[in-house]
Amino acid sequence: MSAPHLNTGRPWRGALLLSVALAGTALLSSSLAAGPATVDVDIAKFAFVPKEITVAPGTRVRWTNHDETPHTVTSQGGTKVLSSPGMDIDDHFEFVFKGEGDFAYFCTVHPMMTAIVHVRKAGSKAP
Ligand SMILES: [Cu+2]
Repeated sequence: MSAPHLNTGRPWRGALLLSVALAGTALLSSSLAAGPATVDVDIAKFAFVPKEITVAPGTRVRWTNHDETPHTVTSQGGTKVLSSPGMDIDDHFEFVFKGEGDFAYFCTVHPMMTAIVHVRKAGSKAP
C-alpha cells in the first residue's frame, strides 16, 4: 500500500517547484519595474570600491560596509548631500542622485578614504 502513496507525491513536488519558479520571476520583474536603478559601491579594506562611478540622474547608489571598522559616506566640502551615520559591518547606506553633478565624498573616520560619484545624463561625457 505504500508504493502508490510514494508515486502520488511526485506530481505535487513538480507543481511546487514550478510555482516557486513563477513566484521568483514575478518578484524579479516587479523589482525591475519599481524604483530607480541601483548601483552598488563596496566599502572594503579601507577603500570605496569602485572609487569612481558615473551614473544617470535618478540612480540609487547603495554603499555596503564589508569592514569590521565603522566607516561613513560623507560629502566633501560641507555640502552635506551625503551624510551617512557610522556604518558597522554589513550596514547599507543609500542615496538617490536626482540631478547631474560631481559628488566627492570621504569617510569622516578615515579622511584618506575618498571617492566620487559623477551623475550624468545618458550620452553626455564626464569632463
Ligand atoms: Cu572609514
